[in-house]
Amino acid sequence: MNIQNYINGQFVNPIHNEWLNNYNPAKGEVYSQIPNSTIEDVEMAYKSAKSAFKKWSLTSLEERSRILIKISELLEENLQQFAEAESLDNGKPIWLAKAVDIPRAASNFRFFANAITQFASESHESVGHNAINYTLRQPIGVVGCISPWNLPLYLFSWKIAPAIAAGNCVVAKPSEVTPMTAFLLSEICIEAGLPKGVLNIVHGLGTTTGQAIVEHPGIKAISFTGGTVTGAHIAKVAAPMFKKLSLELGGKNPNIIFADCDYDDMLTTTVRSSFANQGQICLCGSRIFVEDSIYEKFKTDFVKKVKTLKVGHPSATETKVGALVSKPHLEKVLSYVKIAKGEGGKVLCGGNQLTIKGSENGYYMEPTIIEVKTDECRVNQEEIFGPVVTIMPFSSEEEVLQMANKVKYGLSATLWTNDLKRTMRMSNQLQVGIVWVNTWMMRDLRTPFGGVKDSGVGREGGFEALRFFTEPKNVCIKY
Ligand code: TXE
Repeated sequence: MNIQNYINGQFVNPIHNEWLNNYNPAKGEVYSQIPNSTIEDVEMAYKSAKSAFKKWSLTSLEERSRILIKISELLEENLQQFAEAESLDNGKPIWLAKAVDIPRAASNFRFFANAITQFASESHESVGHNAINYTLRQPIGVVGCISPWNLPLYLFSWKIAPAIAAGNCVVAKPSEVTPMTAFLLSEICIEAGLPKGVLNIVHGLGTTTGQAIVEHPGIKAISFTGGTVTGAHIAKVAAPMFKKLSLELGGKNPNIIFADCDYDDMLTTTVRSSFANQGQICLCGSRIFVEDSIYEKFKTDFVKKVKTLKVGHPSATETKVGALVSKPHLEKVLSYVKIAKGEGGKVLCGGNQLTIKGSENGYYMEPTIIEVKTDECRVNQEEIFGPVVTIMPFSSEEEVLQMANKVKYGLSATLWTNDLKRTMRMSNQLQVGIVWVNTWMMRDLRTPFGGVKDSGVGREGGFEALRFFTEPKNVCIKY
């Protein structure tokens, strides 16, 4: 099936009729073509968004909300089709897309449909001056949303739902590696009655299509999720144009395990936080630090459990770990196993590419645990973004805190302990945007989401997202 751009409420081919191959990572085969859009396609999408803006920005909150809820319902009705498409495009197990990706995408639309009806602005009475100030929260205009391949529809909708809810019109680009569910979403938007031009989806490469969105002088805000290097580049391009920026970038998150934790719960969740989605989640706990008194026990139990994880074709129900997203990405992840060995790391399990019968050309890899000697080695410092975690012991709270913070990233951290005072102390001092205590990736969509340091700037989620997608304007009235 060929994917088309969705511009001005219609499906269109790229202006230059150039196409890119889209791969099925489970088989390593091309299965569709996507537009290789250029600056001209982006211009067309921008013009469509711009002409829709005035009317959409004046559309009542109830009406915007009603349409977003309809989109959410249609996603739920088409859960199976979307889950299969996401799995085919990305390599993740179908059951995972069905349990997490698509339901959460539907929740994103529902959440922001409701949130916009509760979004209020402030007023300040200037007592003694006979004046009152009130703040308008006005939509920005045309905004750009650029999303990655690891949680394709989930992260795409996480941006476009608040952007549209707040009254903006959008030029969006999903990752060229996983464009299918964004394409299917366009069909749903038409069915839900989203006015034409409110959402425009342009497919293509980051360096051309994505770059054209970021460079476009009329696109006043960019919400981006992806790699840190790309994020830094986007910031550089956007800064001289004073664009509003929200950047959600990489992570190298510590998973800190104290001896007083609920052990079984911790072990089960740690397997998940290490290898869910083939380890391709920016929130995965890829650096595991274990208090030395339980280190040997943990090591034995963790390795035993991880060895039982079934790697296989994404459509098999028993598959726990599917295919990695692309060949270059698999090669990158495998290269880190080599790097680990070179710097004295010990591979406790996994480490190899896997061949799956019937899918011999797919991008499979064994879940891998590397015991590292020092937290300063490259595998412990650089984002690998695959089924690879490091483990090492620690002896005190101070020591582990220092190691946890000694990376350039600062997205999330997980703490396993039942000591309340320690929880408070450490949560205060961890240099991250999100701390999970005795759990992982539990999400409440009202909470601020994002990181510090090289993990990005700005926050998504809840009213933070609605604030990002609006400009505050103060009105001062003297009476
Ligand atoms: O992401 P890119 P890549 C990390 C992970 C991964 C690394 C690189 O470590 O190995 O980043 O992944 C678009 N202007 N994460 O190269 O390139 C691109 O088309 C505008 C973490 O695949 O950052 C895609 O739509 N857009 C992460 C999106 O940016 C550009 C999730 C993300 O792709 C662009 C993914 C440009 N110049 C990878 N260049 C997370 N935070 O969850 C690329 N793009």
